[in-house]
Amino acid sequence: MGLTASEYKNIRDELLASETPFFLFHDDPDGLTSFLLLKRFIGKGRGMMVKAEPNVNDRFLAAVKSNKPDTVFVLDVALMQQSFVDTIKSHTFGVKNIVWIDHHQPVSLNGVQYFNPRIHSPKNNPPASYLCYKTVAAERKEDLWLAMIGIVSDWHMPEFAEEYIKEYPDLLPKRMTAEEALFTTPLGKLGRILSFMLKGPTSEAHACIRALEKIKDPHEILERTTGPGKFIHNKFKAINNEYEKLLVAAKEAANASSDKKFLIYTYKSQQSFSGDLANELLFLYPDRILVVGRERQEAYMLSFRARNVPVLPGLKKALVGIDGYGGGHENACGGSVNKNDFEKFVEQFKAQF
Ligand SMILES: [Mn+2]
Repeated sequence: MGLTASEYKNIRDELLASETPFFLFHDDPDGLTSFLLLKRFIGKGRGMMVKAEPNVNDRFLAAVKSNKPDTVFVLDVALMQQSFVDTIKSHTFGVKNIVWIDHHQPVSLNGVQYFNPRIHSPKNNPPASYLCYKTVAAERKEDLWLAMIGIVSDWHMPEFAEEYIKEYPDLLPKRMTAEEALFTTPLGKLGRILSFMLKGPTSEAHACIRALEKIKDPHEILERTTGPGKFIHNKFKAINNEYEKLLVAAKEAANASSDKKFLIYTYKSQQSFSGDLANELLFLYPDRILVVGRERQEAYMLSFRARNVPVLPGLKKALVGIDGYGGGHENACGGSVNKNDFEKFVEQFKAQF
C-alpha cells in the first residue's frame, strides 16, 4: 500500500536537500494537508494552489520565476505539461529538481521525479496526504490529525486510523468507512472546514492557510480556542451558512418528490457546492441517482452520483443531440448542459435507467 520505502526515502532526501522549496498543490483538503505536512517537516517553503483545471502548465511560470526555488514539489495534481518542466529547468529559471507526488491516473514526463502508487498497482491509490504523511511520520507523529483530515476527505480510511481514534476519540469514536466519518463525525466536519476555507477570494483562502499553519491541535478550530482557530472557523461559518441552506432545500425537494429513483436539484450561488451537495445527498439518499446542478448564465454545471448503478454511460448517452459535455468516473462524474437543452437532457438522462 502506498509507495516503497526507498521512494519515501527519496522524497525525504529531496525535501531535506532543498533550501528554497516551492509547493504547488491541489486546492482541496488532500492537496492542502499534503503541502502543510511537507512544509512543517522541513520548516520552510512557500506554496501556491492549483485552482480550476488540475494541470501544472505555463500559467505557473511567473510564480516559479518570482520565488526562485531550487526544487518544485507538485502535490495531488493530476496533470503537468512538458513545456512547464522544460522551461523551469532551463538556465534562466534554474530549478534543479521537480518532485511530483500524486495518486491520479499515472502519466509520463521527462525531467520529473514522479511518485505515484498506482504505478505499482492500479488499485493502490491512497490520497496524496497519506503519501506525504508516510514520508514524514517518523519525525512528525504530532501531525497525524492534519493527515487524517486530508486522507478521510479523499474517501480513504488508512491503516493507522486506530492511532488517531486513541488520541482523538471525540473526533472519531471508532473505525468506520471514510464516508460515514465524513458525514457523521467531527473529523468529517474538519474536512468540510478545510474544503470551505479554500472557497471564495484567493486572498481569504491564503489568510486561512497561514492561520492553519499555526494550528497545533484540531480543537483550536472546532472549539475556537485560539486566534487562528477562530479565524478559520469564521470563514467556514460564512460559507457553510449558504451550504446548509442549499442542503435543506435539496432535502425538502427530495422528500416532496414522488420520484424516489432520481433526485434532481438545481441551485444558484456565487460558490460552487455541487460536489459537496452531491456527496452528502448520496449519503442521505443512497438508493437514488443524483443530479445536482448549479445554474449559471448560459448553462447548468452538473454533478452526477449513484451508488448502485454506473452513471457515466447514462450521462454519455443522454448528451446525444444536446449542447453540453460530461465526463469523470463511473459512479461520480460531472458536466455542463446549456439551459435551453436542460429539460430535454433530463428526459433523456432518466430514460437511460
Ligand atoms: Mn487527492
